[in-house]
Amino acid sequence: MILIKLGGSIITNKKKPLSPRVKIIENITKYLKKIEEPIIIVHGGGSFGHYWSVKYNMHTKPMKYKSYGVSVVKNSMIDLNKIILESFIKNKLNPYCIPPTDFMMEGKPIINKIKEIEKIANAGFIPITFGDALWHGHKKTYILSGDKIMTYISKILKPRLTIFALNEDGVYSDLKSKKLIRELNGEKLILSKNKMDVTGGMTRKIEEAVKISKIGMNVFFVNGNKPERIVKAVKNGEFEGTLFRGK
Ligand code: IP8
Repeated sequence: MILIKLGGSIITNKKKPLSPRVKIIENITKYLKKIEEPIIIVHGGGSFGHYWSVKYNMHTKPMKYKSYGVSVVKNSMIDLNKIILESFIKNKLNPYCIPPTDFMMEGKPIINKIKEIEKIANAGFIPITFGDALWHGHKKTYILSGDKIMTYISKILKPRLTIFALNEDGVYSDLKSKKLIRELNGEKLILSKNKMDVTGGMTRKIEEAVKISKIGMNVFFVNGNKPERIVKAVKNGEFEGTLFRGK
């Protein structure tokens, strides 16, 4: 099984509130059709979820956030999810929408529910879930990052390959020269924070990728503008991006 995160930076224009990148979504979907293995998709919030989370000052820490803000963030994620689903339907893939409320409880993943996602994928559907604003219990809510969901699913289902599709070629050793790191083994990287991203942007992604690779699975960061690279990685083991080799 292949687990793929469609990052918010690739499926939306993060510089412009509520702007999906429909052509890019469409292009990725077309290439995913070439993959013959079961796939699970997670997508991020981009200029939908993050835009409203910043506006209503919501974060990953469980707190008593404004109820209206929670509702608005959730609603925007449904809007974005719908755009992804439409693209999959249009390309005759079989998306099966699974909001994270289905497999999360009190801030933790429900193992049996996640195992159910695998069964759904093995039956020929493509389960699609996403980062979201979630109920935590005791009047608290929080923002659950799609990157966290990637780690939960990886730990439980142990996919053959975990892929993060980004708006960059991968991880750069130097942001100015954009020198690509082809392979990483969990060494410490110094990264700058992104204010537009309440769940931590690239830093969070790398942290989660390191966690997943430490359990023994390969994690691949790839440019979603070049979806043929996703297919090459899956089919031929050619990694044109950054590979976190599982140990
Ligand atoms: O973009 C966060 O998901 P991420 C979703 O995967 C929201 O971190 C609601 C901001």
